[in-house]
Amino acid sequence: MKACFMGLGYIGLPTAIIAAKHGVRVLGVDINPDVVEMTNRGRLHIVEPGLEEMLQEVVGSGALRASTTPETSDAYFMVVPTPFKGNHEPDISYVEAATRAVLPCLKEGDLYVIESTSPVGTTDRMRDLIFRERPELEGKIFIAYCPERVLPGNVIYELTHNDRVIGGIDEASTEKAVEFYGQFVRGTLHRTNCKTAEMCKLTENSSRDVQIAFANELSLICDKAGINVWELIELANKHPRVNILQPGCGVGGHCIAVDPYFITADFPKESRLIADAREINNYKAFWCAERVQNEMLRFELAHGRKPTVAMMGLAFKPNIDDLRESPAKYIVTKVMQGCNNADILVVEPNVEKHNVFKLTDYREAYEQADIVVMLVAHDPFKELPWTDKKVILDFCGIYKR
Ligand code: SAJ
Repeated sequence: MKACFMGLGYIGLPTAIIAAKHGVRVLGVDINPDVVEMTNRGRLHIVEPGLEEMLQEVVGSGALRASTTPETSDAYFMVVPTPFKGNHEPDISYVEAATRAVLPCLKEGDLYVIESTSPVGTTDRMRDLIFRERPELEGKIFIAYCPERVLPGNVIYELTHNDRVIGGIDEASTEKAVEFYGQFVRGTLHRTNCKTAEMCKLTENSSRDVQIAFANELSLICDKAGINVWELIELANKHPRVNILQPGCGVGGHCIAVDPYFITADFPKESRLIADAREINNYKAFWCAERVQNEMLRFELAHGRKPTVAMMGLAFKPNIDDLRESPAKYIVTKVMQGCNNADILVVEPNVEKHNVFKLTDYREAYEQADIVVMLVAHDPFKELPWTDKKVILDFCGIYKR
């Protein structure tokens, strides 16, 4: 069986490699010729432990090949980005473009699957597009939606072990997709319809955003109440059925901070809690930046000089090098804009250099700083001792104080 993966990014490439490793002949398609060239050379353009060896194996054996254009296959997978536009409206133009690209290749009996996180109804819209352009295929091909849940950094394990939700436009489509994924997924394959599968992905990430918003709201309340929010959450979680997540400096990444808008854009009146959670998590980053600026002013008034400030962390979550949609990056930028020539030391141990920020070693920055701002709970920061000799703003629970 030959499978064509449209999109060789964080999800498409690992999935294509794992399918190839399990006996599927795979054509990986990407619009970026550099990605295609690197993939055919057995070189990864993404960071994912253990994946490059697997890529070299499947490219070497001929099980996987990359190209900028699709070719006739038996199954087609849309694994392209679904960003949102300025007004938080979902943008499915990449899914539509990938679908149009495979239209001429589709034949009776083929399987077409969307994996990209999409607003509810996208699979139905692509079905309508396919049958409008290829009416002879109506009822003759299988169409389904199957979202992924992998955590970057653990993709190989999760792609083969996580359960998956598979929703077809009809039962035959669901079964056809189950048959394909069953070749390499050890987790349980849960059958449903395509709209439920689309909403399931959005629900998973929106639920997490709401849970994080609850923790962030608690942190604002406790700051005003003079309560240690880390201790409070630890105690509340002693309850057998309470599991409050951790406050942070905001919510970043291109998943949790994005997917809820796919629901609020389509259900604005009904999705109030989901919309408020987004507001709270966005506001938390603004609130942190303000706290830093206030402390800098307070220091200058007390000491008659501008402080040296260490901004600890730029990544969107602990122990990764991904700065996309990072609240920490937003806070550092806002603080730097607001302060004329105070000495701001920027730290990100997971990145060698940055084209905007001059990076300082985390130990040096800590030593030199009058004010230490813990933004991202990277493991190395946990070795830096708490001291009363510095002003320490801990937004991510390094010291739990
Ligand atoms: N965060 C907190 N407090 C917490 C947990 C997370 O502030 O207690 C912040 C993180 O710092 C980060 C953001 O939230 O800025 C998102 O972090 P995350 O741990 O949710 O990581 P993601 O976005 O890489 O992965 C999520 C996962 N979804 C769920 O856990 C429901 C992952 O399984 C999905 O595959 C992924 O989104 C995705 O691609 O949708």
